[in-house]
Amino acid sequence: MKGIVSCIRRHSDPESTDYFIVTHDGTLRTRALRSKLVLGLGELAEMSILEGLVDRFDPVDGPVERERLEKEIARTAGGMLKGALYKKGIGALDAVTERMHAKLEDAMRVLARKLTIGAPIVIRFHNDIDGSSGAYALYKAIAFAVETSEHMEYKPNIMWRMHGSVSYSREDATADVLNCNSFECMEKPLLVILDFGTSEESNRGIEIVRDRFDIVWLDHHPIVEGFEGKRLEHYINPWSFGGDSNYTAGFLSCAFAKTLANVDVDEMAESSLLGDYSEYSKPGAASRRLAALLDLLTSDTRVIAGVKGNLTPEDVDSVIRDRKKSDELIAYAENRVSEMLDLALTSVKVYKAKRAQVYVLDFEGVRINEQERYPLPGRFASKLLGKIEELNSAPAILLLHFGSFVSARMSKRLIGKVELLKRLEQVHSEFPNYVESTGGHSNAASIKLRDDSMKKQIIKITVDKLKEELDS
Ligand SMILES: [Mn+2]
Repeated sequence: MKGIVSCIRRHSDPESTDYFIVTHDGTLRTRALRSKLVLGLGELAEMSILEGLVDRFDPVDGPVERERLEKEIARTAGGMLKGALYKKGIGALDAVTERMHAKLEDAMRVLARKLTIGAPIVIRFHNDIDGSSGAYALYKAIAFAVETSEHMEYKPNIMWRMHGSVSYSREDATADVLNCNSFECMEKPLLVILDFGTSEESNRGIEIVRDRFDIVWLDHHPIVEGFEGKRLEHYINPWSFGGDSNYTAGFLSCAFAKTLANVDVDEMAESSLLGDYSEYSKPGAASRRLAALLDLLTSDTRVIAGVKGNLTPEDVDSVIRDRKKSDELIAYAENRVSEMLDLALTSVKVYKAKRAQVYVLDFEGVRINEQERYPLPGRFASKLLGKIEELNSAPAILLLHFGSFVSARMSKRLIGKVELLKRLEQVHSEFPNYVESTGGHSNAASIKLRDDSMKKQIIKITVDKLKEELDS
């Protein structure tokens, strides 16, 4: 039978090289095989396969045959897309999905091609509810597609990476290049980015991977002028299709996943809307559970036995399938948050202003047990602001500090009335020796200090600026 070595994975032991081979004798198949022979990448060969080993490999010179096999690979990869246009039943979001559909399919065709030739795929997702919901939906779709595609006879080379920041740094890029260096393939590996910011900070990472990877970049943050990622062929952002950040990146990943396989992703979509406080969020009980679990798992991976640091969608799936375990974890998370909220409400400082109150909380003071990482300070700030709004029915601004970080959260009602980001930037420009950076959204932002020695003073100045704006 004729075949092509489409990808090679080398290990330190040369005896254990993995060959990913696409063969064709009427039907196309992709398999992972070992061989005592040294096989050539991209060569068309007459081969025989016995007991998972290539035992005969005679390169043949056949441009016509080769072209036929290449065509068959493209056709088979394209045929993997068995999904549909995602319709969630939310008019404003569905309209955006419809406009993006052709682009999502193009990007998915690239992913299907990498699956078909055995190329490595790195998928990085932001470690919040939104990013991890999206990764989970994509995982489900890929698993289903691989299971049901007759030509996929190997476990795909997918590396899931939970990503703790919203930019793609040089270090991230270098790690991705190194991880793919053990592979040698007919074409570039694939990098998929889910729910990162679109900040210029990512440019240095993009510079490194731009020519080495095919890249699919799915995001929903406002597009910054100098951001290089927007020039990538498969950069997809609802802002370019008449949508905005309320169309979450997890929701976008669900629409992307749906082009591959018609699996049920509604829970993930709803969980992502909930996690990112989208105005279209109307969660049901199941998506609330999923969001609560993802919130916990992405904050502290140690709650799953055997998982350290990097959480994969496979880990998430194993917890979700275990009803008893997931009930336990959700109860733990709820208790911990409600205990900390109670404590926070009694220790938060309040500064009165005309149009809203400003609250300041020392996060260190409400962490009951320092060993436990859940909840993370930024996410706790959002929960606390929600609680304060619920109790007071008046708008509020909260500054929560932890080490050299200050998380600022503001009621949505104040958007357009208080320029939170601008006030933080002002503090930054007035105190460049103490403030390292500020950034975020119109109602959720943060200050990073160089150290915590002047924290009290900087917070006081920030409160004064906000009060001044609220009093005017
Ligand atoms: Mn997001």
